[in-house]
Amino acid sequence: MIKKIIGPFILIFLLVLLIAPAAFGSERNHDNVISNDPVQEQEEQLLEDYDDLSAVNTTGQLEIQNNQIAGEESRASGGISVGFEPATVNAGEGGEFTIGLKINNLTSGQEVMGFRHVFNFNPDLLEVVKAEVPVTSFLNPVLTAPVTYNNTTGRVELNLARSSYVYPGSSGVVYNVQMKVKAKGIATLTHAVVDLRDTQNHSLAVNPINGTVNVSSANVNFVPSAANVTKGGNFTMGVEISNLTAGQTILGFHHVFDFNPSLLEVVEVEIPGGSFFSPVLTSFPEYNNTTGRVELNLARSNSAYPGGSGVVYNIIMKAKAKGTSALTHSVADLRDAGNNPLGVTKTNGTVEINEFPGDFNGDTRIDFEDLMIFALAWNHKAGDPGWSQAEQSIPGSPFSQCDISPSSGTYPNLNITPDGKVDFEDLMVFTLIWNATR
Ligand SMILES: [Ca+2]
Ligand SMILES: [Ca+2]
Repeated sequence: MIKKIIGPFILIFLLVLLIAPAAFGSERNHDNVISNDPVQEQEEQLLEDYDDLSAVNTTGQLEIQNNQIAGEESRASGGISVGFEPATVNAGEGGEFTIGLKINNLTSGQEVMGFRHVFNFNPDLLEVVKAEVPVTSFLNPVLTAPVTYNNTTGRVELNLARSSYVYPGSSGVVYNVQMKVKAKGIATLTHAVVDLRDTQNHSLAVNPINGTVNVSSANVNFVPSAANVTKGGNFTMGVEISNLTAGQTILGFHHVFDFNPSLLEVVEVEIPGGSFFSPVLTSFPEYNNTTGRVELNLARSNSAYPGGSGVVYNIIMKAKAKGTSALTHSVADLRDAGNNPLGVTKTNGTVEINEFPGDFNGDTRIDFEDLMIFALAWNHKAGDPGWSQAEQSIPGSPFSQCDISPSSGTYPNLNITPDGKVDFEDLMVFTLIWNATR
């Protein structure tokens, strides 16, 4: 039976031996084999030699021959696969990561003599920093294992021989590649050669599973990034994801940020109808106005690419006191379709709270007391005594607080740009405020 299968290759062997006799090692004296008679004896000798040679061949000619044999005789080991560990890498632009080349599901007891592996990557997106077979390699004991790479063509190559062929176990990482991210995008790590040899130098059937590197430059930020609001008023902040890599799938988002609870309080957290992460499966918005924390846990009902950027959720807040509060991201965890976290850059926000315009005595009401203070400031201008500093001897000072025009926007979110005088324009703005609070 074996002879029947191997028989057709005897001629190939003869050809190879004639073309490259030196490649087989002098101790085997193949010239003698070829000169022998009769043919039957020759074939038997070649069969014996095949077993010996197959264990030590290192030449291209033999590799081709053995691949041909392997093609017809490959062992039915359908469960073996070779892939990357992790299968998907999420990295930020300019970052580095290490990925392992892993053999999985090796048949129990399967001895392994060597492994040749080549994979390709996109050299525009990635470059290899280092490639090595660790001392803990799955294919230990390693006799020799050069790993080479080419960052111009985008290729990594391993040629590994073992010093004994013992069963290495079911699964493990053979070698590691440290890579650097050059540009954002999605890079596929594609197996070009997967050649795992048993002790008979036969290639085992192996299922190659490609790897993926998602280079994310996702950013989480607030909209607006710096809010200018009025004490006592409500305002809305959006939490935005931007710069998402084209095609990047998103399964969910966990976000936590902190604010100053003495200056701000949350009125409501809402997922708008057109949320960037629609379709939303479920979301759990929470907030705590004592500790000053907002937390959102959101899951999508599918993980399709949501687009490059958009607002995920809004926070309606109230400005309680004058001052500036930072909005500080403590968690921004974006997950892709495989539940792998993406690299996310966190950009904090600020909220500046100004006094209630028109509330000159700071009691949060606009009333007759404020009108009287305005009357005291009437027609004063920058440089007058009591303009910029409150002075006990000057009633109504500082008069500058009544300089509330020119202004833009709508009460209570007025953007005031004082012009250094309190005149009819300021009276008109005070009247607008008066009427708006009635
Ligand atoms: Ca008042
Ligand atoms: Ca003015």
